Amino acid sequence: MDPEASLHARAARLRAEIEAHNHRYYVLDQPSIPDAEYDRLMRELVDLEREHPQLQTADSPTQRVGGEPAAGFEQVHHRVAMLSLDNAYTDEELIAFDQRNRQRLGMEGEISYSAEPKLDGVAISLRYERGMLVQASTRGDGTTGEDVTRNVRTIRAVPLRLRSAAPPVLLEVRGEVYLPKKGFETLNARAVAQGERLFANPRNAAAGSIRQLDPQLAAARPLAFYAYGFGETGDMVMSPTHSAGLALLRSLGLPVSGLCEVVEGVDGCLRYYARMVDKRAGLPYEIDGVVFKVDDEALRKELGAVSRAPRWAIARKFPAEEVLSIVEGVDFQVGRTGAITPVARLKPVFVGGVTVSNATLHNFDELERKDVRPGDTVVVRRAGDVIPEIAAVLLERRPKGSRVVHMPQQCPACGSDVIKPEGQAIARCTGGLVCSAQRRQGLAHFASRRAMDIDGLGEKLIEQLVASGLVESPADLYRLPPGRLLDLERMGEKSVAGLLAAIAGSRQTSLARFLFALGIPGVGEATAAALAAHFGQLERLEQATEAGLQEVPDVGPAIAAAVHAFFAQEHNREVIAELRRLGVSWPEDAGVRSQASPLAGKTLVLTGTLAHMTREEAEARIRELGGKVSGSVSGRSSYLVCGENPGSKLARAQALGVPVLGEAEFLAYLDEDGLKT
Ligand code: 5U1
Repeated sequence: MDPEASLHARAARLRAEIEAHNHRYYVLDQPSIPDAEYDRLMRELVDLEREHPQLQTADSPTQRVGGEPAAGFEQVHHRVAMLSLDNAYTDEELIAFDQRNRQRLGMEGEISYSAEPKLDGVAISLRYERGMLVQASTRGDGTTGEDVTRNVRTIRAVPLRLRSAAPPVLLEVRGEVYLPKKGFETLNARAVAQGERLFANPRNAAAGSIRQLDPQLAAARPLAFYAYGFGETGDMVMSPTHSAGLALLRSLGLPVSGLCEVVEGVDGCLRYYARMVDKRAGLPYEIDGVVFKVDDEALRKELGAVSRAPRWAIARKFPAEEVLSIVEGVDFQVGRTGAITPVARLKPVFVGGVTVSNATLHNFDELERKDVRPGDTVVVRRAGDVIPEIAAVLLERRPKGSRVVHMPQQCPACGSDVIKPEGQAIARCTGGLVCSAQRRQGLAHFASRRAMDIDGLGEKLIEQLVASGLVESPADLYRLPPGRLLDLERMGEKSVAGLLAAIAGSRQTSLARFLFALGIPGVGEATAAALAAHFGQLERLEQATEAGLQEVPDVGPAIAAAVHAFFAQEHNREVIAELRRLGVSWPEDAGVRSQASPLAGKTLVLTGTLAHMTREEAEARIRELGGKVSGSVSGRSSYLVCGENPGSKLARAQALGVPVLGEAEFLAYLDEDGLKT
């Protein structure tokens, strides 16, 4: 193909692809690619047409704003077009926008900009005649939208009558209908309860709600609204600046974001952007960037607009939180307790401000549900500090002959059997103490303060001991050749002597500590203590049946199965026997030497978002330490654990006098050092 023909073909392909996505997005409310990918396609087409104007066609998506109006709603003609915004993805693009403006205006000094959050919702025009709301419409293609008055009237944030004794004859207000984060959670929780389809994000939920044909259903969706500009205004006397216009809207009873402010020059814009990046996660609604608008109306007029967007405004977009990537493979990671986690290896992508090349698939049930396969194109999501995950698979892009990923039958590290008990999501390697992947983490746990309490044996040293081949199993710790230890980094005679003394001292322990040190899945300190107290002797525990194990307080079928499987493995029994031959011992009948975990027997309630772990992880850790987790605060609650943006549980806990733990205090409880008494 000659170069000209191939350029034409590329432009035509881009146009067709963008139109197909427009249809899915604007008409079906079912976008199949993230916004960032759509923006990328659009930019490629804009650039191509700018460089080769002969490629431009009258029906190119670059020549209009959105999609076709949907059937089912009356059409509305916008006499003042509902424009879109140009985007800046980098500081340099924002600086260039300001430079262009100053050049066009021949200005030496700084331009004042109105800076505003860019809400991730649906653009709406509200038409007020003599102060009464008479029509609400969507943007549609910018000149023709859909009449959604009945649905918008259900939004409490939208005034049905302006607050003014002498309202303007005609006022069209432009703004964004959005769904606050809390409303989105409520909506999706309701959808789960009713077995309905979940919304991918608050923006889709808002768009779906506003174009809901049944206003009763729309009314049940907790939508909100912020005003940010004007449409038709008849003979109204307009304010000389945009910021004064926003103040006027506010005075008329329209909601305007409290984050709007006037900033000076591009430096002011950059500082505002940085502040909003920090604020973003804590806001009660999603924003996908900030908007900067020349504040002076006279300057705006001078700058004018191009076909789809004004020259006087720009959206500085945040780094995308959802992007596309390709799955290069699925690996299996083995954790300390043998839990095997499938992890997707991704073609590296920049998402949520960092480069991501792996995304956890959590467990095999999740993997099966999402059916992620090597070669798949996937939506990768990383919001804030959240661990990257695969939000969706684009099935239409799945390569032919792709293969389903199954749970491995053997551990990828040691070849031992992998088991996944009926009804449980977690698959585990049964290799226990001989599995190399579990070994390092297992040794660190074995040596930890509340287990065998070997002072000075930290992760760095364990890494060296394993790498040098000195330690394979915990038993090797009790036969370390002192001479070889001197060869290790940062190990002088004094530290070697200290380490050997600590190891020797750990030989005298308790059955509870020893059981906890073994790192049996699900056996935290409290369970280890309960097992020791119940059986008194290790031999009795080793021989216990699953039914016998379930007689121990707080030991259910899952833990009983894990304990039974652990002792059923010959190699685990051998390591234990070796440890005992090397002098590890405990008073046979007493069992418990360690103090119970401070969470044992306590009931904890969680509220808000924890920065360092998911809600599920926090609950699992509490249970591991013998505590209970409850969904609501009562007089019997021991503690309320309070993360960011707590809910009403905080006020209730305070009213009932239930002690409140911040995240740091809670982590200290979970942390070994924090458990020191
Ligand atoms: N805050 C804000 N969002 N937003 C979206 N202002 C704003 N202005 C817009 C759009 C589409 O458009 C006008 C600049 C035309």
